[in-house]
Amino acid sequence: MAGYRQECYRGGDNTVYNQDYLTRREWLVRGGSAVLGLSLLGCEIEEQAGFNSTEGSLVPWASAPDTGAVSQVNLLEWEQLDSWVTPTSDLFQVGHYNRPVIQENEWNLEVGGLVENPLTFTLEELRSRPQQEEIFTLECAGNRGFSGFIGAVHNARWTGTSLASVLQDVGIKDSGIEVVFWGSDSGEEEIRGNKIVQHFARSMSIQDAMDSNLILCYAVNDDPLPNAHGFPLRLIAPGWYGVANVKWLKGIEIRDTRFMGRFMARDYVTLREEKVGDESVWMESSVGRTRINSVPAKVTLLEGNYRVHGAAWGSSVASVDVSVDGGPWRPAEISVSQDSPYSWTFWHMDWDGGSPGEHTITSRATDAGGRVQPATADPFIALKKTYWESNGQLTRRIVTGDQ
Ligand SMILES: Nc1nc2c(c(=O)[nH]1)N[C@H]1C(S)=C(S)[C@@H](COP(=O)(O)O)O[C@H]1N2
Ligand SMILES: [Mo]
Repeated sequence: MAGYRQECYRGGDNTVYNQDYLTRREWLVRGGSAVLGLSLLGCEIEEQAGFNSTEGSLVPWASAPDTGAVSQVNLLEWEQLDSWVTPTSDLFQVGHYNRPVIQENEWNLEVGGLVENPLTFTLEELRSRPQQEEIFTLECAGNRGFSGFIGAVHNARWTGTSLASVLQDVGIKDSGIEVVFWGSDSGEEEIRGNKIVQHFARSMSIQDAMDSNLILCYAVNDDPLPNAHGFPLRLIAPGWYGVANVKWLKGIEIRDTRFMGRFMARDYVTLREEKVGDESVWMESSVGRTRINSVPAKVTLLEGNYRVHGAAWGSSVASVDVSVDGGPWRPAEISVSQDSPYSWTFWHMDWDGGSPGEHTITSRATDAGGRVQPATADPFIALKKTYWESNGQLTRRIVTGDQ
């Protein structure tokens, strides 16, 4: 299991639990009976044959995605998936501008704009504030949007300090409506004939930014952030697509207008046709909160039995169904539960392999609000003209009977 959560412990109440899994905060905050649930989860992860490739042999997909064009971003290889928490070296990376290498002692975070009490923080000062941890499945909004780009997703354990508490300390003025997160990376843009150099930036409403799950993050999987993932500080916004999770954060600014930077208002904008009676309404929306998603990750074969393994994320996952050859949906079993609505689940479904030959396998997740992952033919996906937010059902092909 890729060096994660090796040891289980047996508690006085005979419950087997995995102490490694439970961080200090989880012990303190969740406490009591909740620990039981967590401890079972910890061991489930360890025991789940689900993603352990030594359990049975891997049956390769008949059509491997061509990742040639995008391989430089360290995409997740679904068939290799064997760890619920993605090891740091396996995290995919996306950067739109340069990738700054920042020295800790030459860096600080400025929090200002329409605030009563502008503050500047060193990394040490942020580290000395109360710690908060989030296990979060971060997916690039472009994931699944074009051929070969299906592994831009990771589930890591992020540590930092509460954004809301920092915003409280600076005191947002009544006139403030928008929180802009500025990255240190920059690039040249041409806007209506003007060539300018611009920093990466994203924004949120104050209400969204005050969500208690958002953290100013300085560690991943208990290590300092690697340069590629935003050292020394990034925003971690559980429940939001990757683009909102600004890396190499250098400033947080409160403003009194909506912010319309490239990554809010020009790029990462979804264009979708909506039919209202006979009329087409073209809806443009800024990529924001994640949508329910799932993929079949791999198929294993053990003593003549096939098992389809997959992951689901993007919302609170209520159930996952699998269809073989476009036939009836069959419920999958959850192998590893979510830690929160923001982490992924692993699921599996046993299958006899059908008649020898080629078959298709499609997965479909449903969230706690009853939202169903749409089919690719669903107008919600089919009438979308841009590649972001492509959470349509994924169908993969496999050949059985010749192993
Ligand atoms: N400063 C900065 N932050 C950024 C980006 C960027 O280009 N610059 N890319 C965003 C996008 S589009 C994604 S998908 C995630 C990827 O995070 P990762 O590289 O840690 O996997 O970072 C986001 N944060
Ligand atoms: Mo992204």
